[in-house]
Amino acid sequence: MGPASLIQSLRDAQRIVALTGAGISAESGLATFRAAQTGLWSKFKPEDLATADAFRRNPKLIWDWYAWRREQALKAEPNAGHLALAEMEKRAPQFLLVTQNVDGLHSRAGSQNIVELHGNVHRALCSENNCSSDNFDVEHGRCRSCGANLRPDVVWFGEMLPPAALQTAIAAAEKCDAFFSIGTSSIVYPAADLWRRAAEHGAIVIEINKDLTPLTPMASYSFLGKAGEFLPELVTAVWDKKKIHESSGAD
Ligand code: BV8
Repeated sequence: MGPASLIQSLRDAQRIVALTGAGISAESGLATFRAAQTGLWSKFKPEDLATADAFRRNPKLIWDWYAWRREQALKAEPNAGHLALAEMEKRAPQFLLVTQNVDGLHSRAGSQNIVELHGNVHRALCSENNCSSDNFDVEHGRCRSCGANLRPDVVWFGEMLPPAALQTAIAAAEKCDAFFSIGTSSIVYPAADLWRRAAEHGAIVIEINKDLTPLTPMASYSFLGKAGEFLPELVTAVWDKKKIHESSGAD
């Protein structure tokens, strides 16, 4: 199936779901989850840090890692890929953005209908009780109400995803006409299962990623490249051309 049929399928699509991973924030200057980390964090593997066990062993180290990632995210700007998805949401009849990212860049880009499967690094929780965040000493990572350590409001390996977020993502994947998998290595579950649910219900699956992934051979379309370059072109080809087409009446 060539690009022309993809463009037509996307124009006809009533419901579109886009799953994103760290790759869509790469062009904003944020290291992807599995890329080598810079500076003082370079000696740690993210998979080893993003666990409740690591936090239990060394809450300050983990709190400081997330404070660093929060700072990086706040210094970063949404890129053309984030903006193209915010545009796609405006053009498609129904659109849901399902992100694995915790950096908050999609909402800063203007996306509204967002499900954060793995939480958000800009929110914190009391690690021992469900104390209100009004009383958090974020500077020192302490809960003033009960004295416990704060933790980032993100899903660590071995932890359950927020049930409502996961259910919303699954329901949307099972109903959509087109499912995008963008900037993700497609190896973290249950997020990496969503494309299959879409495909099993007849959706076309479009991957946009810089490297090959386990999804690549299974996708209806797979574009190897940068999301920040490819997505704006795709949105223009599908929706802007259509507008010109309708107004000129050209057949
Ligand atoms: C659960 C939040 C169970 C924190 C994250 C076998 C062994 C051990 C465990 C498991 C196993 N099988 C399944 C599991 C469970 C595990 C899992 O899937 N492990 C994997 C590694 C095998 N899953 C879990 O633990 C989940 N919970 O299953 O709980 C349970 C059930 C019931 C009751 C109790 C418990 C929880 C998963 C969530 C973990 N938290 N993050 C934080 O961010 O610090 S996951 C982490 O990986 C990030 O959130 C990230 O989003 C996610 C996926 O990574 P990617 O986003 O894909 O990033 P990555 O760097 O990998 O890839 C980036 C891609 O972008 C690359 O492919 C690159 O080519 C591309 N790219 C780069 N630049 C660009 C680009 N693409 C386009 N344009 C560019 N410019």
